[in-house]
Amino acid sequence: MLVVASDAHRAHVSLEIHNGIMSESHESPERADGIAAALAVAGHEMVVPEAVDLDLVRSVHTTEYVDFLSTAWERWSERETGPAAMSFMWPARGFGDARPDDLIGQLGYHSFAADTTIVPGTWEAITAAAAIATTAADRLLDTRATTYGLCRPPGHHASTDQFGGYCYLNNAGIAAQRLLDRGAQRVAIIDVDYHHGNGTQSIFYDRSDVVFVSIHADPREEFPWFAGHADEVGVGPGEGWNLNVPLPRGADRARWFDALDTAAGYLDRSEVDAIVVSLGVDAYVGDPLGTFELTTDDFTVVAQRIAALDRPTVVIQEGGYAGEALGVNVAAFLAGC
Ligand code: SP5
Ligand code: ZN
Repeated sequence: MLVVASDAHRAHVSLEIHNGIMSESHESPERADGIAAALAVAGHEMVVPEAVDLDLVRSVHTTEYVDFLSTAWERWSERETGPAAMSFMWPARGFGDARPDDLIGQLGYHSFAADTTIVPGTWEAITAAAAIATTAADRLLDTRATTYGLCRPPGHHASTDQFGGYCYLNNAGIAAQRLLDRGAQRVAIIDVDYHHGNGTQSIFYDRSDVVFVSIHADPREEFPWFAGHADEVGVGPGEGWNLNVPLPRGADRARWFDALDTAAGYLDRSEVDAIVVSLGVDAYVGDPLGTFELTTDDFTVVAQRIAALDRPTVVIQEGGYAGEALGVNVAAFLAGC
């Protein structure tokens, strides 16, 4: 399978507040390097992406947000000495939604979680990841064969104008928009990451041309806490085009595969002409951030179930934090495509 990847992610070494301590992010450069190494061993063809299409990025995210991301580190470093730009306050319930003029306030306005910071290499990495998603979509349309975009950082928590959950630009959303721009009538995004893809859901919540389907840990018990409930079905023209299948923490393999049947059946009825897979492998039994129990071999079966839907498919990397097993699990998935 064609794998689109880049080394540009390496300069993005972010921090997160974890258990009350500012630490190196779980979302590390070793993740993408480990996946690339495993896919090379498996014999996949690797290519670098074309240059990023910022007009495409701005059709998924607001111009104000893209401009903010492109300048945030420079603005931070001119006035602060801290190693990572982040806010310490967000517009929680009861506050207004006016955008502050000051950088610190804007960092709060444009983010939603204390697990994600902006560091010197962030802009280079996130534009490379967006370019990877775009090129993976383009190569799919050129060849009709499934492609894989090794995006890092991931994207599914990023909304039109907010970063968080280790995500800044919504790579899967960008891939879906590219497929639409090149002629698809309706695209499905199926998100199998352990966490709900709140950003992807919100970007397409009022649209019927992108169907969003997600299997994830119930937000009553897990990050991102405030989105991913089963009663979130879309609004306006998007009503009925969003399906969440939340599972309790610790749900076993049988329950997870039942959820996949539900998601796949819904997708098959949705008359989509292409599929984007948001491939988080943090539903793995050994993942430090997850509580689900999928095995390495299960990821092959997941891919086979999605491949049976028989639509042109692009696979975009999301989460997965299980060290050496991460690359093995991604390779297992691609083996089933
Ligand atoms: C793309 C993706 O998978 N993002 C996930 C972001 C989760 N960030 C918050 C992590 C909180 C970890 N607390 C769990 C500790 C388990 N011992
Ligand atoms: Zn995740």
